[in-house]
Amino acid sequence: MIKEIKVTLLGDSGVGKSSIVNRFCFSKFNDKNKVSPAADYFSKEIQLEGNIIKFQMWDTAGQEQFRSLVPLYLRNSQVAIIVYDITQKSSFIALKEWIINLEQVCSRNLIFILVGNKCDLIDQEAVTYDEAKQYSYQLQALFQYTSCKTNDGIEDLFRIIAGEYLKQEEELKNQQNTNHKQNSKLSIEKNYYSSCC
Ligand SMILES: Nc1nc2c(ncn2[C@@H]2O[C@H](COP(=O)(O)OP(=O)(O)OP(=O)(O)O)[C@@H](O)[C@H]2O)c(=O)[nH]1
Ligand SMILES: [Mg+2]
Repeated sequence: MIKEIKVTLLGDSGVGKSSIVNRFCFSKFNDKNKVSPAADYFSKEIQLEGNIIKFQMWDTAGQEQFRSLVPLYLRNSQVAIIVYDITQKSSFIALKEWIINLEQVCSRNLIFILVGNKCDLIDQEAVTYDEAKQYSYQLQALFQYTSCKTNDGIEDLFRIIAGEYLKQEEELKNQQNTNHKQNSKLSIEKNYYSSCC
């Protein structure tokens, strides 16, 4: 059975959102800067633990004039990938604003992953790995370093997301089973008492 996961990528302009999607879907990297219009849709399937996972991705535009549109994509998403550029401190600081956006429209079950992109430029690092990792703990978010240029961490990023999705699905199923058992027990007890008194 195919499991469909709706994903929105967000973050400042130039952090590499479109490059992540391009690398993941088409195994390509383009050095040239091409600003995205509003949002682009992509999809790709992977296999994990015997499941076919189909990612349905909205690559949103980071430019100021398109920001009001981002909540529309987030509202229907099960996953938010928030990207910053490890060489641009401002893109890391801006995460707070993006997260406010997120909290206003998303469900509590949202899978939320922070991505430090351009890790091939580690010598120009403006935000340390530890600082970003700690921030992701505070947010209870997953965390991943990627490079679209070298392909480091890209496949892992989507495997981590798929793994988390399957884990959540399993937990939800167990929770529903427990609730069902409790409800059945209550109804048996209710019938017993109403028939004996
Ligand atoms: N060195 C390096 N450059 C990267 C990497 N990822 C993206 N870039 C470059 O960064 C620039 C911006 O990348 P985009 O993917 O267009 O950024 P974006 O986040 O989609 O930007 P908007 O569409 O404006 O929101 C491009 O010139 C890319 O080639 C990376 O991992 N390493
Ligand atoms: Mg883009």
